Amino acid sequence: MKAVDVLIVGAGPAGLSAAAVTGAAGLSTLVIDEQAAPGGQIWRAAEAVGADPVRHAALGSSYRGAMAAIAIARQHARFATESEVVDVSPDRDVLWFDKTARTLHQTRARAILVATGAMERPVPFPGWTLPGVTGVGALQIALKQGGMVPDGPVVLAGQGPLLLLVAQQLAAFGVPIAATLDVASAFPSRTALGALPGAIGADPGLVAKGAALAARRFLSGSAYRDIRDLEAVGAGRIEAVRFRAAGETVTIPTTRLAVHDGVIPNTQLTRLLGLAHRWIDGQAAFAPQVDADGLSSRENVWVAGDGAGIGGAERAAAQGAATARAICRALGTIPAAGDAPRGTGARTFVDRLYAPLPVSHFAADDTLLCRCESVTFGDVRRVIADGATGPNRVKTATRCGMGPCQGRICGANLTRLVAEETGRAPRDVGALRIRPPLKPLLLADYATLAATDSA
Ligand SMILES: Cc1cc2nc3c(=O)[nH]c(=O)nc-3n(C[C@H](O)[C@@H](O)[C@H](O)COP(=O)(O)OP(=O)(O)OC[C@H]3O[C@@H](n4cnc5c(N)ncnc54)[C@H](O)[C@@H]3O)c2cc1C
Repeated sequence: MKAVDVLIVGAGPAGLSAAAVTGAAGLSTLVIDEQAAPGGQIWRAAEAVGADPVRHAALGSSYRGAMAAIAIARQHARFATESEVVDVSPDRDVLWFDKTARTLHQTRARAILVATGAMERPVPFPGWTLPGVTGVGALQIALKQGGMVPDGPVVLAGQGPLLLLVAQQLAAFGVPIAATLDVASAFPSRTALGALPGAIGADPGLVAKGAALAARRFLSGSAYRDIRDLEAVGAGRIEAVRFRAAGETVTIPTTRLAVHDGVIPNTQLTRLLGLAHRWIDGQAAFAPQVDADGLSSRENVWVAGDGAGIGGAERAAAQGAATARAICRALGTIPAAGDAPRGTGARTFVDRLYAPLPVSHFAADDTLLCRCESVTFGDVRRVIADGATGPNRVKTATRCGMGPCQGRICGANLTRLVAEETGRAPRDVGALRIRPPLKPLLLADYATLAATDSA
């Protein structure tokens, strides 16, 4: 078995800045990421975007600092891209799969840094599994990854800063936006306004950017507010979106609907590792419990970036570097000096302004909750009424969360639905247990381990 001092999962801003610190301090550092290149979500395909004038003109402002961060990390660490971590033992033996070579590898690490970032919160509603319906983040991934532009006007629905940003990016690619369906009313809540002065004080640039993007959407002339009863309709693929606004039912023909309700920490790996988690009310999601240095409930397993609680890219980078310095000290090495981790900036305001929708805001009883196993909200409600008390009991009774995605898409919503139905707090309801492998593998892939291990 191969061995490294530090194994970092995730090559986004957090993982990159951490790799630069541990590598420069002389610790052997391996960074594993399932994407084809380092950069994470915000800097996805950075090198390719930089080399493509069209993509660079439309997306470039999000990539500030990307090339330098990637170059510095590359100097100090080894990278395994197109590679996914599929299992980790309590002794920090990490099993990872190289998707290009189709080979499985095992590496023992003295310390593991989980920097697996965020994922879009899945939003279930009638018709959400029809082809042509995606998350807003998924549309952005297509733009960043390959400059793939939707082939017709797009309807955007939901809320959040990423929705506003992607609207601007689509417009920069020349994609018409047929309508924006905002779930919020025109006026921010009092609790959101209460957090505004703090946000302006902490990050005036971010607040100004958000306000400009929101104003631009509002002035675009095709914005609906406070929408209800969202539905995608069509035979075989989406043909129209239907919803209620200002007491009227509105139908807009479209072949593309992208929906968004914020992002949540990606906790598949931290839960597979059996780390203690906490429930973050403002983000309606679990995140691993870490101390001020990023140390989790397990010895020499650390977490940084959006995977430890949503805080944005700049904070992720600062947290990655600070956590890496703590890892160096824990492994007996003296790191270069650096800044203390940043505060939460404008996050409280953002969380309150875009307070997550209740899980069944749009969903009817026959709406799918688990897409892999075709389990509906009604199926889950029935087994809860029959006595299932938690997500794992629901899983046993319905197969919800048992499909190839391992509960990645339905898990967070299942916790919230059980909480809603039983009147308990999500933190008491708990989450699905995660089983390896995190991503589907063939038995033949497992068989490659013997060869790679002895190589
Ligand atoms: C779809 C999406 C789009 C976003 N777009 C923007 C944007 O345009 N602007 C912005 O400011 N913020 C954006 N965000 C928020 C954003 O992710 C950040 O705040 C920032 O990138 C967080 O940095 P990070 O290092 O914590 O994680 P990330 O940048 O998310 O990096 C995590 C990395 O971990 C890898 N990973 C996860 N699990 C595994 C595994 N098992 N094996 C191997 N690799 C793994 C992922 O491939 C990813 O590259 C987006 C979030 C999402 C979900």
